[in-house]
Amino acid sequence: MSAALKPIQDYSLLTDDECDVRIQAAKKTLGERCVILGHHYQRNEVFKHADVSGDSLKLSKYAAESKADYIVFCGVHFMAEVADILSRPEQVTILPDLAAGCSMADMANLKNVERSWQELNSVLNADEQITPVTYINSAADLKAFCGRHDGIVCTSSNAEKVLNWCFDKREKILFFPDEHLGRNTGYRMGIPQEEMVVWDFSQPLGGLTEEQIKSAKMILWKGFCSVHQMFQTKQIDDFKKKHPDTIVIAHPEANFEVCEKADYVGSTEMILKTVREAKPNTRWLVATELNLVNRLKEEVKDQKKEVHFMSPTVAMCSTMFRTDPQHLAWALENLVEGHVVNQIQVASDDKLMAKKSLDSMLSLF
Ligand code: CIZ
Ligand code: SF4
Repeated sequence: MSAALKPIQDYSLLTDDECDVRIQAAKKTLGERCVILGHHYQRNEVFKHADVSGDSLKLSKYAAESKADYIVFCGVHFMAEVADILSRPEQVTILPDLAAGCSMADMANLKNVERSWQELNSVLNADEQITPVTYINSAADLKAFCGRHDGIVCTSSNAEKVLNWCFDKREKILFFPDEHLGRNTGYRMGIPQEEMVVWDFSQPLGGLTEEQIKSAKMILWKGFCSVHQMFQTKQIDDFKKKHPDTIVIAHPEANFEVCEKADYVGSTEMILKTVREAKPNTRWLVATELNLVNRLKEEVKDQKKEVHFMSPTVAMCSTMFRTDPQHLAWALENLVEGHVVNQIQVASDDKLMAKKSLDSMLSLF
């Protein structure tokens, strides 16, 4: 007979070192039945236990191809949902702390998006003229909305390809929830700023005139990442005054002005690859989450590359930070006892339609 479910309270007083020992022991017992995925933004104390690290898409794809029965996703809620959607039905996805959400993903919800779609329908024929695109940083029901409306999902590493696919089908895009990724990608594809309008869902007709909607190519949901909004052009200017040879690299969730000033703009995977492959004796100013930047700094310092974080203030993702060694130890030790805690299960009708929009994206590569 298996032991009773272990309550999280029993873990809250454990030190990180105590958790380390217990996590390692549980991993050993579970062996290949369990895979731990660590997103690039996870804190070191958790990241070091990951079997694989990567961006959300790479991790979910890995999970789906793995033999593991249990996928323990050290990341945030929407990522675990994607893993559940892409994995086999018998695989179980676990999010060690259910409070690990994403504030950007929460800026769009199904009710707001459906209301917006109806409003857009009062001005034009939305289903014939607009392709809805959701950034992977969104809830599964929004991915399902895209599936139902012949839309698609994108990530920060494939947004341009996805937008090209959309423009081959219809003339306009409704892009949610990140205004910045939408604008930065559209602009790099040659869409003029005036043809990209911001949809403020708290206002009737998104705060736009019918004329603005009719002439727009991209309608950008007014959402943003609280971490990436901290980066400002002044930080680049100040740093470059001291070190003019600095190479600037930014994530496309940063604002338009920062991305315009950057030498490179790209996803977390792209940022890591670019700096890793750069020549020695180069100096980098990086605009993305602090845990990733700090690890990269350590990794490349022996290659005589200097990595600096763009913001003078700490810009960690507070929801990514929720996953701590205590929650990881709790989830794993319960698995050892045969108890699944914090399983992420997308409702079956949403799953089908969300998979359709994810598969549309995956088929482009
Ligand atoms: O898709 C991801 O993992 C996120 C949130 C960002 C990125 O650029 O990888
Ligand atoms: Fe969401 Fe921003 Fe955190 Fe990424 S860094 S998970 S977009 S809040």
